[in-house]
Amino acid sequence: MSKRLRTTLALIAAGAAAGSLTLFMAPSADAATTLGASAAASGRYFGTAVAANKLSDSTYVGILNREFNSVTPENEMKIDATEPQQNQFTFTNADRIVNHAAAQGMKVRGHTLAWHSQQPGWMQSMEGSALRSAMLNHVTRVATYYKGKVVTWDVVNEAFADSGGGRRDSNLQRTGNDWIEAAFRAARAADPGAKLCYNDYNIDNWTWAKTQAVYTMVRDFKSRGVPIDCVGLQSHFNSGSPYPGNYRTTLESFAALGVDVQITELDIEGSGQTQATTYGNVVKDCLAVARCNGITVWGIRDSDSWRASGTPLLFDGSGNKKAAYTATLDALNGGTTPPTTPPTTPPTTPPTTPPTSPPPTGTGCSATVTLNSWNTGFTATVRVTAGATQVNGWAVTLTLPSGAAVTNTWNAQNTGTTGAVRFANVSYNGRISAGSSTEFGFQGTGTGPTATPTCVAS
Ligand code: 9MR
Repeated sequence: MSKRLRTTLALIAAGAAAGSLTLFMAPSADAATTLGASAAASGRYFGTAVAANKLSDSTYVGILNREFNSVTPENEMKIDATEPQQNQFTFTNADRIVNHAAAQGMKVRGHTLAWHSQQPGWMQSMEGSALRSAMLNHVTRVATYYKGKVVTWDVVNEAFADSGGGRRDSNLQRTGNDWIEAAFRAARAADPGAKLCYNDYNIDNWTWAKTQAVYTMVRDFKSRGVPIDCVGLQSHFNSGSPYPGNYRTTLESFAALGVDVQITELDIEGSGQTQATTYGNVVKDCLAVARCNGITVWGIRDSDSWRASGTPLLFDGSGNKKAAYTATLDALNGGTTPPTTPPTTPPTTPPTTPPTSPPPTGTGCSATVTLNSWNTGFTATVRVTAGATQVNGWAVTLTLPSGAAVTNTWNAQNTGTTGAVRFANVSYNGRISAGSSTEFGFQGTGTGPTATPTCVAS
């Protein structure tokens, strides 16, 4: 079968399974052969940071236009760039990137409206209510200028301390703990159509205090109606801050709060197959989470990186595709989205991970639980597998130890939150063909379930 026909069939299958074709881009001849087209096949974007002064480099622009369908200005929308003197706004360099993106049909992620770093001199020396007003004025003016052009804003960047789970001290923080929500409200008022993100680094490992602190803030914002639509995980990985095995749990957990998650500044120091494997794992984790709707790498060639010596990107200094590129593209093509629908392209190789449970023999269904626990809570991922005949509906019962309670559930509907909790399929994942499986998850306080779950099929 030709690649094009295979891609077309896969897209139709994915669309049929989702009940609608509207989520998916029309198949094109280059679907699945570039990062952007492959991501678009599952309704996602694949972007890169762009520097305005490189838009005259033909190798750079060639790769940009071929591979990516989203851009983030690397420095040109920061506060020092857009408001170098108070109330004097300059958008020349940012506009070069925005105009290039518009001409190429790329999305723009705006980065960033409020940050302790890269403040212009006049702002660095401000404090208190004058700074609060200046910050809100900046958010309003920049978001208004780019209304309709910036799809997603990093409204606030890096507001949490590296350790301890508290806020980072800064002149903005000293204006009052509510400065973050004030910035989000101003951004929403200025551009009600833009998606608004909180963006940070070292919030990839679910067990880290910083991750938990951001999670708690987002949960609080959602519960109080503060306008927030997404969490950006910068995901700068290196030996000191490696890709964590629980990254998918982190993505799932943020998403379960009712926000999108985006990988906003991905780079992975290293080389060869090790680096490639990690890139593939990051992409697979994103594809496994329906609300992980886009990935941005922080530059195009290794030589464009802020950490060039760590060769952390997908193209070498000459613009050649690295092993990391191939692993990323393969993962984009082999992933599933949403997690309960079949893969968008047929896998060309057998799965590399061994099945976690023995092949099904009887009728009915079975369930296995994977737990990710920390001091005060846990996330459970439950895999439901059909036996030798198709299942049209299912219910899994799990018994929680005393003191534990379910706080939120995705891809299932729970009855009860403590003791024996029943999780039934939702509309889109009741049917499981013989031998296949689906996943749902939930998060809870206390200790996770230890007893084997029961599964009843209908
Ligand atoms: O890549 C950016 C680099 O060119 C700048 O010199 C630097 C200045 O702060 O910012 C870099 O981008 C940062 C981003 O804005 C926020 N997260 C960390 C990124 C890497 O430092």
